Amino acid sequence: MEKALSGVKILDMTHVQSGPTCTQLLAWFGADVIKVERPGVGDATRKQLVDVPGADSLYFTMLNHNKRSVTLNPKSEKGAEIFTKLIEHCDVMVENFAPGALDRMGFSWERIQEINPRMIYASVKGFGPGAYADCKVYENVAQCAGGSASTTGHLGDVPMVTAAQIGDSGTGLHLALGIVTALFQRTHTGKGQRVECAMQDGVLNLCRVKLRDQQRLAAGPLKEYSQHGQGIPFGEATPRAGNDSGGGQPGRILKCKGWENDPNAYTYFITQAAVWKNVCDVIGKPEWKEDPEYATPEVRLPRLDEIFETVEEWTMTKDKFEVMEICNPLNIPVGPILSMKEIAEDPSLRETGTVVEVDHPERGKYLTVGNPIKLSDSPSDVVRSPLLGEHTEQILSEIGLSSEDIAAARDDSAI
Ligand code: CAO
Repeated sequence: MEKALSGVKILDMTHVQSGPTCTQLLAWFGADVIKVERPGVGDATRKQLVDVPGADSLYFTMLNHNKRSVTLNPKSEKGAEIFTKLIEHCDVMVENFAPGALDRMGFSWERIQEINPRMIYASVKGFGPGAYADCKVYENVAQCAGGSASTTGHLGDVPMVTAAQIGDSGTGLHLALGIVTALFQRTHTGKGQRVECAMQDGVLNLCRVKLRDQQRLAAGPLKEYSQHGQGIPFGEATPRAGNDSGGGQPGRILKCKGWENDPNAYTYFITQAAVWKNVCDVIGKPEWKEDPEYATPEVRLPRLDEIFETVEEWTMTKDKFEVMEICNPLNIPVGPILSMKEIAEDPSLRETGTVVEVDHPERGKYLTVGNPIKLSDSPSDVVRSPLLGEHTEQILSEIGLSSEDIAAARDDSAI
């Protein structure tokens, strides 16, 4: 079956996580992703957090499926010639080097447009134009600068970063959308364009409810925050709200049976207004249904601590899956806290291709996350990541280069 992006050729100058996430998604949709790597060295993550000596790390393999790898040093004279040919050949170039790296290689946006006016040139940087434009940025810096860390964690405790890679993978996702949008526009205009995503902007986009709350503070306390019911005054900025739900439906993480020994024996429990009566029945408080002190969302807000303590007395009598089995038929939104071990072993995630086992010649079998975006007419198969330079000969022959050029592309003596 033809894939959605069959025929689209991507010149992939990405490394580490944000850029590779983007090009991996495009590869899953069928684009031909040509990963250009430094001869003899490659993407630094190949040899970071190594678990199988001598083999590419999981860090690299899990972010670079379905791509082909070519080694090339565009800083050498011959390398620049070959790189120019690749720019002529491709539709999209993606990079996430530190600011200015591509210009220093001699391939500014202006130069790229001269070589190929149809080229879509997509970049991830830490910050957009301004005081910090020249900074190198990693995930946690972006989380801190994008408003996530100041609003994550517990009130009165230090700011907290989140395990979800919203700065890297989140920005990679944003960039992928920018690229396919530019490809669509090119079908009308025939022209390429520049696509830029700053990690700070990507994180802020994912934290927009917290900027919403910043503005709501002007109208008074944020009543759905636990701190309101606890009588703690609000300051000038959106505070950290622990595990409070981010929306208008109060929720908390509550202990379940076995919590004393199992760090993940918890459930998320939402006391959604629409099913309040069902919540009262389940937790053995039918009298709360009509009691004017508990019957409406507004009167419950200052009592959330007491309400969730009562719900927790019930959840502690059930394991997290029993809570789900009892609450789901009653439309009460709950979710078990799943460990990575449980996720890795979950048969339904294997069936949908969200968790996939891949075989690799150097490291054997490993698990990865497949494409979370499912297209009915463009299913994604996960193909192992390429070895360093595995496709140099194949790719350079395809664009008509000689064996002398291929040997030059492999030459790591100048690195
Ligand atoms: N051949 C020869 N040289 C190559 C090459 C190749 N195929 N590919 C890359 N290089 C060179 C670049 O030209 C650059 O050299 P110069 O600095 O001398 O111009 C160098 O390798 C890459 O530099 P870098 O500064 O990008 O790499 P770093 O490891 O020092 O920094 C990072 C990494 C991620 C902090 C930085 O790239 C960055 O800020 N990127 C933008 C933001 C981003 O994407 N961050 C998320 C990373 S994922 O956590």
